[in-house]
Amino acid sequence: MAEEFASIFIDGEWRQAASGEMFVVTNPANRDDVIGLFSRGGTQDMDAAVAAAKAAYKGWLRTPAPQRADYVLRVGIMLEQQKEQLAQDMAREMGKTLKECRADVQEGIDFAFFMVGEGRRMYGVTTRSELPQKFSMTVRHPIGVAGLITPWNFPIAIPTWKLFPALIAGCTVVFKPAEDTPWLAMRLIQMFEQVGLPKGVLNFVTGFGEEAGVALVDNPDTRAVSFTGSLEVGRQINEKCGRLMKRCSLELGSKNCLIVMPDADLDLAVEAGAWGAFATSGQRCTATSRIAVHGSIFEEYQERFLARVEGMKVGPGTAPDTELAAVINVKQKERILSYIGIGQSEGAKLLTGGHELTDGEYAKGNFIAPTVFRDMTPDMRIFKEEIFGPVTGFVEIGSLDEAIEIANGTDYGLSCSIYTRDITNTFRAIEELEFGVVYINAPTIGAEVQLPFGGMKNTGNGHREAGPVALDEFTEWKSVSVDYSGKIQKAQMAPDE
Ligand code: UN1
Repeated sequence: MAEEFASIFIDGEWRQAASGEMFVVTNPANRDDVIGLFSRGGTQDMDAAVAAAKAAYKGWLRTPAPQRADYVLRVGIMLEQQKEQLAQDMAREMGKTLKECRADVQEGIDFAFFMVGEGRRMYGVTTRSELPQKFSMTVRHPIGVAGLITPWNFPIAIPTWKLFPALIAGCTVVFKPAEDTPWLAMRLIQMFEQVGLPKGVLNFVTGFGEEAGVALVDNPDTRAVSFTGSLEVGRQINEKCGRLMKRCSLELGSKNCLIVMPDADLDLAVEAGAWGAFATSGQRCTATSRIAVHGSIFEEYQERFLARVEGMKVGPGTAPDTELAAVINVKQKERILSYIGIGQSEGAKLLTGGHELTDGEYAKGNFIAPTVFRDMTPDMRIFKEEIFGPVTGFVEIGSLDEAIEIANGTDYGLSCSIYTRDITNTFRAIEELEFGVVYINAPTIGAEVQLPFGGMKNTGNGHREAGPVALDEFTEWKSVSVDYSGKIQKAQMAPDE
């Protein structure tokens, strides 16, 4: 019998959905391995969660920021202590390799320790007034109830990018994790419960986007929404938040590019491409889904890249030698396979992969062979649209200008990388690439938490997560002036006016 989790946490109590309904979560590498049944939250649950967060807001606002950050510190320490167990469980629930699961938890630990100091800093500015005996400063003010909606590809790291700054800023929270990874998200909530976070400050509703997610965004008392996921859903949320005048920060898809110039260290550039394209089975918003290689080294790069990719061990994330793990669910598998078909019908040439793996050890999982195309052109859908699977493609380029044009030639702009040893190429790329994250001689994946993370164009709406700007998503600036002159002083006017 599968374990049944009362996975909704409202006002400090774990409970089932008001409807009593549940949904099942299974291991992407083995459908027979049931992780458990989780509560299928709907509007009623979400409204109760938002009401609890609203009620807890005043008390949390009055809690000094260093104390708020202290809860995050203690959760960071627990994440560190439980890292291995969380990683093992994540490999079962989400499917990626154990090494990547450990790194996912580590990213959460790093971010906890990075953010905790913000509780004591949270700096504003002091400034001068044009009037005598008047003092001016800026202070951060929490937006209110924050609704956080996270994807399944980083079940610990991405929730921490939103939860930690929201809580430290003084927002109370309602968090809805992706329906594929409620188990790991639940563990994070249990840690906050164990460190004694006051009731109602953090509420948690598991369920589906169209039900619980929509109810969270629609609730008038949710004042800020932070969402990581697809462009399609991000657009809907952005439209709603625009109308309802809510703060909305979006981290959406991308179509990241690796540029390889003739002076690149080819060994490194091959490894960067393979790691960037196939880590997490390509299910990262930073994944290398286009590789633009200079004509003078194109055939050599392609040959070496294919040798590397064809030797990749495909298997369950829980097996230590696996390099390419299962994709998250059957629906995503079908979507990725359909994109492979689209690429072929558009005229791109399939070099390797292009099919699912269904025999023997793969029979019960969602496995796709690592897939590489060539002759990809900017008008093709596989060039422009995010596939979010183990699929990448080559484009041949003749110059740096062309490489930059190719890289910038989609509506997205999260991560781009260039391999070159030329200083002019390097700085021209830094200046002209329209991406929020740019790497020189490093893969497109692997962002570190002390840097702002986010993209240009359709990848988002101008906000950044993590880094020194992490609090911006969840705070307003308040400009405060104190007049101690004992007079009514009029700004912009002469004293006798
Ligand atoms: C994501 O795929 O949504 O830079 C986030 C990286 C990771 C984060 C990816 N640190 O690849």
